[in-house]
Amino acid sequence: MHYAYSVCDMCMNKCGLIARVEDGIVKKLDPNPKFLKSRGMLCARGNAGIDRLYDPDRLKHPLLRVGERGEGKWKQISWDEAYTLMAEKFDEIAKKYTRCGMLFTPGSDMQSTFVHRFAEVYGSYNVTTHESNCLISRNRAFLDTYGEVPFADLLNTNYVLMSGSNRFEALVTPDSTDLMTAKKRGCKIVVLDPRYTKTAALADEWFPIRPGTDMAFFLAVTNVIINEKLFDADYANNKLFGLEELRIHVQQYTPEWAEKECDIPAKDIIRIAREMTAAAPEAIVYPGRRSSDYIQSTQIRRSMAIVNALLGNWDRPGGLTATRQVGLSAPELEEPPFYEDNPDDRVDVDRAPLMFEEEGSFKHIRDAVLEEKPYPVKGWFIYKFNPMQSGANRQKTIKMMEQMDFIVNVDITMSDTALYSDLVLPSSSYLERTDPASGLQGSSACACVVTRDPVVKPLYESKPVFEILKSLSVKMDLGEYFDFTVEEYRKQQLRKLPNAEEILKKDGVYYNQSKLYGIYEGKIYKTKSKKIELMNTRYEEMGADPMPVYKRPKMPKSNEFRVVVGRNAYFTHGSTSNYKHLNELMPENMLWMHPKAAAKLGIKEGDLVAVKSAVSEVELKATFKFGVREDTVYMESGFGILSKDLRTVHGKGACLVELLEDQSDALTGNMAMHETLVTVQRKGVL
Ligand SMILES: Nc1nc2c(c(=O)[nH]1)N[C@H]1C(S)=C(S)[C@@H](COP(=O)(O)OP(=O)(O)OC[C@H]3O[C@@H](n4cnc5c(=O)[nH]c(N)nc54)[C@H](O)[C@@H]3O)O[C@H]1N2
Ligand SMILES: Nc1nc2c(c(=O)[nH]1)N[C@H]1C(S)=C(S)[C@@H](COP(=O)(O)OP(=O)(O)OC[C@H]3O[C@@H](n4cnc5c(=O)[nH]c(N)nc54)[C@H](O)[C@@H]3O)O[C@H]1N2
Ligand code: SF4
Ligand SMILES: [Mo]
Repeated sequence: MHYAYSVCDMCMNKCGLIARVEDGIVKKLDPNPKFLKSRGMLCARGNAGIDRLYDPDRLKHPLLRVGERGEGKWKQISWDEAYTLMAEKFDEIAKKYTRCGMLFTPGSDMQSTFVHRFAEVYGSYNVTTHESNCLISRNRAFLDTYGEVPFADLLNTNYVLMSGSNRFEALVTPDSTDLMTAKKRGCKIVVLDPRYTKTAALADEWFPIRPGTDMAFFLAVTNVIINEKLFDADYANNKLFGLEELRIHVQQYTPEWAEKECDIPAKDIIRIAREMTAAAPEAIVYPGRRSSDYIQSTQIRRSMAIVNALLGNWDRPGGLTATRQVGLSAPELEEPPFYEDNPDDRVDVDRAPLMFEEEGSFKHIRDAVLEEKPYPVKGWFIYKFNPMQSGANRQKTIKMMEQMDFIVNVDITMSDTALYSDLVLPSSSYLERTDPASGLQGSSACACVVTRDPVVKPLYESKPVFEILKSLSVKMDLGEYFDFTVEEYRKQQLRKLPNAEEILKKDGVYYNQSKLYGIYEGKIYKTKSKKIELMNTRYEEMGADPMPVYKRPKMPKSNEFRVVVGRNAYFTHGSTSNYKHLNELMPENMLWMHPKAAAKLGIKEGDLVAVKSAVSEVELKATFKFGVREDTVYMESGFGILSKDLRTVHGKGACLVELLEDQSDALTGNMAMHETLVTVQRKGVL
């Protein structure tokens, strides 16, 4: 028996772990007590990590599609055949459509950097990540207010207003544990959520806000703070830009007006504004994480950032903190080749004015592929990304895939996206591979480096994506650009950190005791005005609102509901519902309804219902066991799976993204997944 350090990959948090290995088999995963970011915790999914390794439904060999797309008929081929085929097809696509005719989608992973590397070496700048289905509008909003994306110092704060986030179920480390610790210390927690989540249940106050109206609430809070002069005037003079303009702007947004919009009493809005400012600067409007929700998401999150600015909590204990220095170095790699015949821009260019260039937008890329505008994209390299379960409007994703000449998918199971691919390659899991180093830069818990070495040997014929891309580059005469090993790459990353390799071996984590607060003391903010921007003139110049302007979202009619997205603590998106230790916690998803709304429709607990949106229809059972507003419905993600090879979960529940319309945030192209209105009908009722 021996113990080995690693880092969990059951979600993006990278919690430190220690694996117990007996006779070459991983028997148990435990938290690494020296790993502060997760505060010595490994969650339910982290504990079930063994399922990812020993899942009976794991992909075992390279598979080539022999039936129709999605039919699930495959032929096992050798790795060499797979590389030869990929090289041929990638060359063919380059010749026919230019190299930008290939799309690359690296998922959230420490090896994704190699997919980015391969894309630049091959010559395509059409790369998009999961982030445009996740948090880019939040990032944009805070970046364009503070000059960077902050972390929340929940451990040391005294007041948290959490809106559009669910930290006790959607686990983010250290925030989830820190919020609990702060609560025990007496920190007040106020939650705005149309659902009665676990976070709402543990909060001091819960307001079932009308979904889509958060901006009204925050503009009214701003109105109270400014009109009652509840902010620190010296701080505002020195650090904030556009206060007078903001004062004039928010006069229209009174608490009484906001009450009608967001369904939260004016007296509570006023009280919360007073309480928060009294607790400031140890008070936080939690910035949230996933903001793939509304057409206005960037501006909604800007209104949250602005309240934080007025609380004066930036770069201070118990407030929003800046990115800490970790000290990893970028490896020196061969300059990639330049391809003259490539188009000038990405295929999703000009579809959203404030898109992040490195990430683009999945929603817009998919539209561009379907329209073949401004040029055709016919090849797709997918790594650890499952838009058939995570991209709104599944039928559009199917059409996109049907329109492609060649799709390679590196996954660990036959996901629904793999099912529609041409060549499916078995990936090794996080417990089987050597990974590059990764820096974790936020919060009081960490400025640290983690990495992975194999805990056990790769099972079956699985391979890490690095090895796949390296072998492919050799086949394509691009081998010189991948002329390194992961170990060498990592050595270069760690070159400026004294004894990092030894410390990582000894402790499973390397800390850099860098500054946590006051990083900006005496320094200039990275914004245009060099201050925290209540008003953003860059937005104004490009025709966007320089300060958030409330626009009422499309509201459900009396027979309609808004469907919202969220999580529970034991699944990760669409990628864990097939694992037996987790699936037994929830074998199928159900439609959360308010009992009054259900009664009006004659629906009883457990009845099968048809849920219909503008783009599709699904069927699942209804439940009233959980709290949700009367005008809102909810269902978990990760069900209604098409792939018969995911045997535990196949045939259970319904697929959320089948139902969701693919709207997007106007500024960033972030998918907007809460803009869908649905009708619900008991099955068998006309
Ligand atoms: N319905 C719905 N859609 C959503 C969300 C939601 O909550 N519900 N959330 C949104 C958010 S916030 C995000 S971040 C995105 C996430 O969306 P995705 O990035 O698509 O994430 P996952 O669903 O986790 O899918 C990742 C894929 O990686 C595979 N995988 C797991 N481990 C490995 C491995 O070691 N190697 C390889 N090669 N593959 C592996 C899984 O089998 C799965 O197919 O989804 C967004 N879309
Ligand atoms: N267990 C678990 N933990 C995870 C993940 C996971 O899949 N499983 N995924 C990780 C990832 S990638 C991410 S991005 C984060 C996401 O974590 P969060 O940013 O916390 O996002 P969600 O869990 O989607 O929570 C959004 C909440 O907003 C509520 N809501 C919906 N509409 C509105 C509205 O209009 N106003 C307000 N105020 N609330 C609204 C929803 O009901 C939901 O509870 O979680 C991370 N942690
Ligand atoms: S939060 Fe849970 S699933 Fe995510 S990395 Fe940490 S232990 Fe793993
Ligand atoms: Mo996410």
